[in-house]
Amino acid sequence: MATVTSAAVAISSFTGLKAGASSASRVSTASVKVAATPAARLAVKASLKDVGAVVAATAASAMLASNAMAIDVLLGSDDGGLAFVPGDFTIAAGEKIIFKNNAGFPHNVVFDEDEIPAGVNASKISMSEEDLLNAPGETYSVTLSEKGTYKFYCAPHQGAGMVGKVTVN
Ligand SMILES: [Cu+2]
Repeated sequence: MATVTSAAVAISSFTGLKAGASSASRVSTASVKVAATPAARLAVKASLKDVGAVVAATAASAMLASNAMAIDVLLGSDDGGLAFVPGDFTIAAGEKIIFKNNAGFPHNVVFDEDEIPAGVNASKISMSEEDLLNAPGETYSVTLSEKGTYKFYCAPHQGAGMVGKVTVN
């Protein structure tokens, strides 16, 4: 029973880590073996530690690769609306914002120099007005380290209301 319990604990922590598909399949293999003979349980108990270590390492590197501290903002709503989705959001200082072309492009991301915290250089965090994201899925990423409120817009669609606001805490 102790073995089953430890397997259950391990599985829930894997889920919490949002482990990838390959990790998940390893976990189900382990839990199937737990239901086998007592001798097999001992073997599983021993190997489970190894599996857990591998999965934890996989999850950690996956988070590094995909930037766990990041928020995705779609450029253009799914129904083709000229908008940032979400258009008003809050992030932690140092968190990356990944603007991603979704619909109705070309778009770009320009921070309003009059609507960002004092001392922040708008041109360093913005795309240039003429620079456009033309392809589906194309991204522009920026990391904001100064706390405060920032307003930004899409130069081609500012007049159509494609504006956004981010609060950095
Ligand atoms: Cu736009």
